[in-house]
Amino acid sequence: MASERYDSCWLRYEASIDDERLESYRRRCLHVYASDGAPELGVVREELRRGLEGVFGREPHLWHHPPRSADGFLAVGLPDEMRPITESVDVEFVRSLDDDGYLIRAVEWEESDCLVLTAPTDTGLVYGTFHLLRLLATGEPIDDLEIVEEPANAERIVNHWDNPFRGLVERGYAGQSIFDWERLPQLDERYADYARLLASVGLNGLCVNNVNTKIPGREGANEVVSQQAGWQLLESANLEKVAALAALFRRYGVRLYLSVNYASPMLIGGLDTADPLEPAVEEWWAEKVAEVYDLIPDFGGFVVKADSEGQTGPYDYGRDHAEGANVIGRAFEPYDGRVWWRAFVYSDHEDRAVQAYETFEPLDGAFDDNVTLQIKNGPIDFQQREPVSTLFGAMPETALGCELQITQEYTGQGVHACYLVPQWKEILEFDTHAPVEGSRVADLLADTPGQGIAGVGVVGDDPNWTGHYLAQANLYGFGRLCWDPDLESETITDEWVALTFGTDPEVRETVSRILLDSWQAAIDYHTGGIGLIHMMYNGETALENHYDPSPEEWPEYTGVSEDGIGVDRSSSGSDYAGQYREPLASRYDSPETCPEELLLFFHHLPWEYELADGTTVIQRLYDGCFDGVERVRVLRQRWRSLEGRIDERRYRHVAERFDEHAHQAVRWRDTLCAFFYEYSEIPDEAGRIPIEEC
Ligand code: GCV
Repeated sequence: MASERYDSCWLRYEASIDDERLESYRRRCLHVYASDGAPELGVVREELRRGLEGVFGREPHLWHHPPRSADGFLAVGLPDEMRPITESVDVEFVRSLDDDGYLIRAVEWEESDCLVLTAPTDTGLVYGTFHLLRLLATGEPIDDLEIVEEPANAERIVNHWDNPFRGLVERGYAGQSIFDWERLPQLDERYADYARLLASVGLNGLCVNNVNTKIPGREGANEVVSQQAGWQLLESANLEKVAALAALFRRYGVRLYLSVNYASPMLIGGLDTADPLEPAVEEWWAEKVAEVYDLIPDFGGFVVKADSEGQTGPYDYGRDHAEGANVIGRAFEPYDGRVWWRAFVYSDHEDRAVQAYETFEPLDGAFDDNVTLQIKNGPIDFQQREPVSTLFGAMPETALGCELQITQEYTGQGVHACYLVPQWKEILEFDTHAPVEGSRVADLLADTPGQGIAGVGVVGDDPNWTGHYLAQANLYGFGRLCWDPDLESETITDEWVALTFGTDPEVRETVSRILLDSWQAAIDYHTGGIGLIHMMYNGETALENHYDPSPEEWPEYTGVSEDGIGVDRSSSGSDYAGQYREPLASRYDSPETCPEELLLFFHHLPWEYELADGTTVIQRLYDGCFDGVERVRVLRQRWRSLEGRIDERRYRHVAERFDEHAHQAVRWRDTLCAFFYEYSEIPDEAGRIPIEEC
């Protein structure tokens, strides 16, 4: 990577490897016999050159035939392409792997120690190459390698919320967009490095623009945004820009997607309606999609935010969401692409949590095959912790995608360290009991074309890509989990730390512990830890703040009153709990059986209600907020213990962020505790809260 301009992230290839291990690497990998037909294979050769040079400190030898003089070599190609591979693997087995799958095996071939890396497709070879380089860069043994990998999820996509032509990124905390739409189709080398980062963790899709494609009805400066937002990418003149990006990302196996405005037939097509049942509208979508595929034959599809937060949708024409989505879905029928239709639909309603289910569950089976329903992980909006959306498991006849948020909108943005892999694991491992016990969200999504995971992007033009250096781990972990949701958080974390900061055991252990403990800290000081949500400041500007504490702004989300706190979503309230299958519905319905970490999400309870260990709700909230601050201080202390063990530049950056993080955690704690006290009038038993100063 162009390291003087921006960071190499986890593709540094700076291993410090002991001599014995290095010798085994030399024997099998210093000479490489790699095929070079397709564009992806150019990528494979380039990456091997780069990665192996990092490992060996000198360029590897790349051959077009089996090298004769070497001890052994690495052979990379399709299974029937080269003798060393054909004679070492079961060709039919390799061909039967998923298109993105691969096999890596240590073999002896003509008395030489070799490695073979093979796959049914060139894209599989790209993924396999990154896997092998990951092993080498972290000093893992390779002499007995036998790896067969296939991705669990067919679709593994990043959704950028970038506003093209404005450079801005909605909920992006790492600077401006990396995509320069004014200059495109001229390409920047950073795009290729971004593609490398995505492919290296197994991602295969990228939606390049914000789901808010237009900001209607807002005055002043926002009108300017609305004039220049992403809906325009679908205009014929702009499609060549998209096509140029698509051609580059294609080499890395990453397909491009666009967010489109539901009113595009009007905005771009000049029609006077976007009614999905209007034949002219259907025809317009079909022609537009055909135009896109003429330019981008492997185009991934459209992401649509409709009838949500001011975006146009089928409700504007009295149609339901299946009718709304299917008109676009049908346009994709001749192609290998689809519509990702977001379930993030809510309106003024007593309890927003129940709405997505009420809107979409009755439509199960009504969506066309080319439509995927993209569901946020929880019923509200990427809060620090939410229960898993009731739609997972409720729509067996519909293709589903889970939307996660990689960028940290509610978890400290670019300032707080909050590693989200443990959160995502909790979501993916959640047992929906649909249709039976043991049906995890991960299982509902896996192994089905058109299904998978979409993550809201985190990357911006900051030299470190993600704003907070440690937030790189979230992008890394997102990709790894999309590929294999069964990977343990600890495994993913350790990989990232070793690739990013090297293999010094103390650094590895310390940074891993920081990351793995950071989510719980964020939950505690942002919420008190027993299920409260949505206590951030909003503000009046178009892009709400969502960072500072402001609990009094949101009584409908906290259910705060003098008699208690929490929102009644049980059968005596909005009955969100009742949308789950049994035994979940009953479990959440009663405060006795509801998991404590979600208690106030489901129940409005008196301040002095006693939890299982005898602590009252109010005291637990105080304790949670104080614990959160202490946890952050411990994280900061651990980081400080690394001074001198990692380079000064990265050390300082994170250390400064931790100072501010600790300061902000105290602000949250004090604001929340004062808020709880104001309503409950019950002081903290430990006397820690200088209430009169709050
Ligand atoms: C893209 C929340 C965010 C918005 C975002 C929206 C969505 O409301 O604050 O920035 O808009 O979710 O997911 O559509």
